Amino acid sequence: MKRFFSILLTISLVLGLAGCYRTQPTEPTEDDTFVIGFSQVGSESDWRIANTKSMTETFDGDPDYEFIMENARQKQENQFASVRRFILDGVDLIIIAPTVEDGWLTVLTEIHDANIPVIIIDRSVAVWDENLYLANIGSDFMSQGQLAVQWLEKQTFGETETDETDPASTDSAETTVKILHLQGTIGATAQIKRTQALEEAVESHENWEITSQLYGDFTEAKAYEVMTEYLKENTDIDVLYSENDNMTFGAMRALDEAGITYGKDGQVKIITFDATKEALQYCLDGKIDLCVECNPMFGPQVKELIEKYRNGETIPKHVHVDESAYTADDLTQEFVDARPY
Ligand code: GYE
Repeated sequence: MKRFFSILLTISLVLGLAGCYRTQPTEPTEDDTFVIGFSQVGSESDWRIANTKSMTETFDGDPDYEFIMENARQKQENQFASVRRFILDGVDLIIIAPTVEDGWLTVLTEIHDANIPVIIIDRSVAVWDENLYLANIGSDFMSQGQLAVQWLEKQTFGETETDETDPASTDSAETTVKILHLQGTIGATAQIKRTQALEEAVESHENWEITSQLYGDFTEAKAYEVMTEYLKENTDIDVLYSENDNMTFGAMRALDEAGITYGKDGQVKIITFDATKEALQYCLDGKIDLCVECNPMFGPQVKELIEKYRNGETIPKHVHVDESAYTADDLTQEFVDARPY
């Protein structure tokens, strides 16, 4: 008996260390329970934590489902290991939130050969054979980036600078807009598309300039570190284009410490992605200028797709969640308080 308990303890410790989560750990699995294995990216941001919550809560407590989640801690090789464990376990369906787009062909082929359906959520995978997965549900990251640059266009339109050496001169050139770009995990769809939208806009605006691209890996700690270092030598920044809220929070801390103002009455305009409750509050308070929404609460939509699939209905290959962008003018305290993430 003692040995039995110590084995149990060892198993639960091992599962805990592997970042494994099961909805009904003590219930015996009934034959008709639909078992889902979910490989989640990590817990790098508030967005991710909200997404994990939405996914687990959707399947929690539903006796039709057993939901096994493994946290990859932002490493693709951990995702490969999880997926291979799911295949060996003989799960009924696999959900992958891929860390990066590349490198999935082998593992997706293995899942396909095992006859297990796959749903890709949040970011995408770069495989041209779309038969390797049932559906891809998540954000339209390109549209998000475009919302951001369109807003910036309106802010900077028509700003000019006159030739200071000749006050009588009527010639004027548009003021240079110096953009500091904080990037998320390189190779993740959210990074690729948000970056692409900015780079394309810079190409088509002669007076826009990306002064530097800093790597923040979607985390607050990394962004704080790189921003602190950067600001020691460079302070001439008009716009911060930050690819997620947590990096923005880290950057704001670094700006505060460097004595650089930002937001509505400050030197640096801040554009951020995700629009979490905390970021919206900063926006309402005039500290962040634009929050582009990225909605993580799509667990119920994923379940709906799975139910359709189980009923033999056809499901769309690509599903985008609804999103918009907010400035302080669009917000009220009630709206911010009611934000679910
Ligand atoms: O913007 C960021 C997260 O892929 C949409 O990843 C997701 C991004 C999100 O860590 O906060």
